[in-house]
Amino acid sequence: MLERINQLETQAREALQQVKDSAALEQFRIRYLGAKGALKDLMGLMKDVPADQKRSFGQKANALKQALNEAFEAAKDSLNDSRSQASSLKAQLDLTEPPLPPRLGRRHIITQTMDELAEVFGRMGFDLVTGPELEDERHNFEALNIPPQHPARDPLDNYYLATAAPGRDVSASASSGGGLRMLRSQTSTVQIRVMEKTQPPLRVVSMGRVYRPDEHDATHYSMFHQIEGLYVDRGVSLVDLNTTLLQFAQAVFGPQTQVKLVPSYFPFTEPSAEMYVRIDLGKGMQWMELGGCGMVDPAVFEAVGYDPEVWTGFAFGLGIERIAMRRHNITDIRWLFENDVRFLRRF
Ligand code: FA5
Repeated sequence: MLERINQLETQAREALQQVKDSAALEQFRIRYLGAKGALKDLMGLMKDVPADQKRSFGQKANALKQALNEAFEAAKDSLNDSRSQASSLKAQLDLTEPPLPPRLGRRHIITQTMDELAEVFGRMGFDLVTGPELEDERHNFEALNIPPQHPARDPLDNYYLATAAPGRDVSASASSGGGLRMLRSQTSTVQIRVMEKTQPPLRVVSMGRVYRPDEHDATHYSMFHQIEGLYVDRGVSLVDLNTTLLQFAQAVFGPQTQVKLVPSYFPFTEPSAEMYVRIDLGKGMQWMELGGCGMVDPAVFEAVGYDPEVWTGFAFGLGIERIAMRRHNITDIRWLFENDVRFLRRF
């Protein structure tokens, strides 16, 4: 007899698990808990239970009745909950509401600046050329008149490749001109690559990444971008250089922008200068350095096989981050590379 109670419990719980809606729940109630239901039938068996088992049969049957009633109430509650959730979702969902405009990505501010520079120099007749970021010492130093003992070649100031660390004999692995392999530290490498392949006259700009183990601060990063310009022809003078840089600065920073060239030194130009622009940085007008420039040194022409008696030229190399920062009033170069979309979306 006690076994009948266990069987009924198993059967009822399985039936309740199948219940998915209120109609099925009502069927369950009628079948198991109703006036003519299975529990009532069970109680009706009491009269046939032997006297010594009546007490425990009664206790177990009552416990089952209570457990099934509780399970029924719980199932009813959970059906009500999911029904009210569904109906409140339905109330919130307005299929006629116009959707939010999709948020499109945009070009990074450095890419935008490079596109603008390509256009400005394109209008002045400069062709766009590219060169590799992985370089050798000939293109990064030697042909640029930077001899082996020059401090600019210090391993601490350059990213040499680990497979070609200074001090090791890698002459066998050096290619396309020789020397150790390194990440280029300046885009002046492209001057050499272009002149090796092209006969003058030529007028080119090249933009891309360069690498230096500089400590990161508001104006320095270990990877940054430069724009390199090179103009070679007969009778090119400092006036041409000055005019080109002035036109570039006025196109990018506004027509009132002033430019000055301050004497400086680069091994690959003679004379050499630093280029400054006078712009308002929020604290009044100030002179700000953008990069280096000068007349191509005859030693560089000789290194690429140009006759320095015939050809003259100017070159310049400017920091693109500096240009972008001044143009958009960005005070910390690191924001350009943290790539926080809240910052990038502003431009
Ligand atoms: C050069 O790299 C020369 N190749 C420029 C040149 C080309 C001179 C052609 C003459 C003829 P310099 O090391 O000064 O020069 O770097 C040029 C510019 O790059 C700097 O003025 C600055 O704007 C930018 N720059 C340099 N180091 C960093 C850095 N760590 N982070 C961001 N920008 C930098």
